[in-house]
Amino acid sequence: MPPEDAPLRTFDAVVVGAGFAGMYMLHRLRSLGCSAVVLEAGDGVGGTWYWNRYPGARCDSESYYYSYSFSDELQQEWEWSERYPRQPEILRYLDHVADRFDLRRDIRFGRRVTEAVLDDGDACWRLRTDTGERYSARFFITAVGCLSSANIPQIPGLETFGGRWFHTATWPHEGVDFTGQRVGVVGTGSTGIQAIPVIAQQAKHLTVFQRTPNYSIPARNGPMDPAFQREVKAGYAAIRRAQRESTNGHPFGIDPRPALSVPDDERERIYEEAWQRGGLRFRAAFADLLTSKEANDTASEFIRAKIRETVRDPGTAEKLVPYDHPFATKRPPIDTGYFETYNRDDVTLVDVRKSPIVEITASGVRTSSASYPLDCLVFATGFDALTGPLLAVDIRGEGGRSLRDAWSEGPRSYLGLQVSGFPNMFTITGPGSPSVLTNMPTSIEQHVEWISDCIGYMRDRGLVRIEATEDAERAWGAHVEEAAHRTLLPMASTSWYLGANVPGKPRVFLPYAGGFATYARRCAEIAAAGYDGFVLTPDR
Ligand code: NA7
Repeated sequence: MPPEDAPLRTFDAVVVGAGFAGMYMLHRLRSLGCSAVVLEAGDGVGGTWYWNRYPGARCDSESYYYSYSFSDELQQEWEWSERYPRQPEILRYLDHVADRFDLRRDIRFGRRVTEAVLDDGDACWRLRTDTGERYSARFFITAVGCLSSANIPQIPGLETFGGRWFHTATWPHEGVDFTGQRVGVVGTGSTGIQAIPVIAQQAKHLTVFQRTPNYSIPARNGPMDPAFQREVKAGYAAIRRAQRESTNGHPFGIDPRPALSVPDDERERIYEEAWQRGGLRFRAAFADLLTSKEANDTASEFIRAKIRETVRDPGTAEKLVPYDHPFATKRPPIDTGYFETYNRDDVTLVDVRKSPIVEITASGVRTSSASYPLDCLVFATGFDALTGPLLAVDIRGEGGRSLRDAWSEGPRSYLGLQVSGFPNMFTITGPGSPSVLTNMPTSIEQHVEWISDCIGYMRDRGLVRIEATEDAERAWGAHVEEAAHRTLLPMASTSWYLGANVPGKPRVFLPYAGGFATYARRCAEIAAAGYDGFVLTPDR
């Protein structure tokens, strides 16, 4: 059927993406009595957890709080099996949520939204999918994820490679058997650090191509203790409150002491305890690890010493020791046996900062100093974070202006929720919101609730159009920038927080670093003040 002849399906709201965000958005829209549809590219729910099926894929937040809080019945009935949930378990959880809340009947799978165009006369959006369908809705809500647009490096010769290659975020559903294979992994971010120990166990030989050595903290994963699970369930109200009142959406506080306020041996003891406990909580050991370079140096040095202690070959250990950014200024990975993996005889570490990859040939990878024959190549090279998934859709707002054009010098937004010139479009965990600096479900729930409250407010008052003002957007952008510069985060010059991992991407600090609780309070105040900084208008 020619595209123009496809029937126009009309709803109050169209949500793009059926991961954590899109599913909850649908649930909330339904409870408002809105008609809504979710358009999802995958064949199932789960978003990030639908696509990222690489070996070792696991969440770095702990299972009991990397979950929805909106339904006490749900959190009481679901049983997590491990301290950190594996990808299949999270996907089972999200499938369960989809069934439990009967979400699937309003989700259209296997449709990728290619275009969203504002019809300003009607204050509504018209969307198209790659299947040729057309949708129309007053509200266009993106739930596309922050890390969903794979970054595949443009390395000359990739098309000539005779073996198989994969990006970790588009992993074959049937899995990959590396038995007897010479495997290369490019990338040592959180993903590479999870995948490398698992692939090493199966492959005949593993070569890791590392550009930036990374700090990593042991996860200390293990089976969920039934007594702990019972304690969590009994204490969920307090746990969820702690998450909402936190800086990062985790239920633990940050130690209020500055690192240098305690004697050296006491500080070492605290780091050692945090190291033994494992996980992202390490960065909460002292109040100022992300604001004082001197404080951070003590944590960075502690981890460097651990790497040197763990890795037997001193040359390999030195290559693994991070040197160009302070701890946690790039997303800190957590691992299970990562540094230990380099003690295996069948694992080779290649420093591609020193000897860059020159090309991929039919038989493997060639760097400026050697060739590495490979049967399989895995790109754990991350994502075009935050803006990538939004700019992948041709979004056109007022006067036909494209989002790509509006964001040519980096994203602009008000609260990471709306873009001026794009009325009635809401971006769940968009750039300029805390998003990737937090436990994602916490940020997602806060955004979804704010958006649905806003839609309810508009409906109750006969308002049909909401748009962030340019002034509010400008002031928020300046605040996002200033919040980042109050921390050490911008010091990591190769960080994807800054867009630095994608060639040509504007260098703008993307997430809001002012803290989750502060941010959520600001959003609530703005709503309570009648959506200060937004213009709301009734039907013309
Ligand atoms: P990341 O954190 O962006 O890591 C990607 C890794 O790939 C990182 O080590 C990069 O080195 C490396 N990389 C990227 N491009 C290249 C090229 N061209 N050559 C060599 N090495 C390259 O992505 P992840 O998937 O690990 O993690 C993303 C998030 O997912 C994570 O933070 C969690 O929130 C879940 P670089 O550091 O840029 O030098």
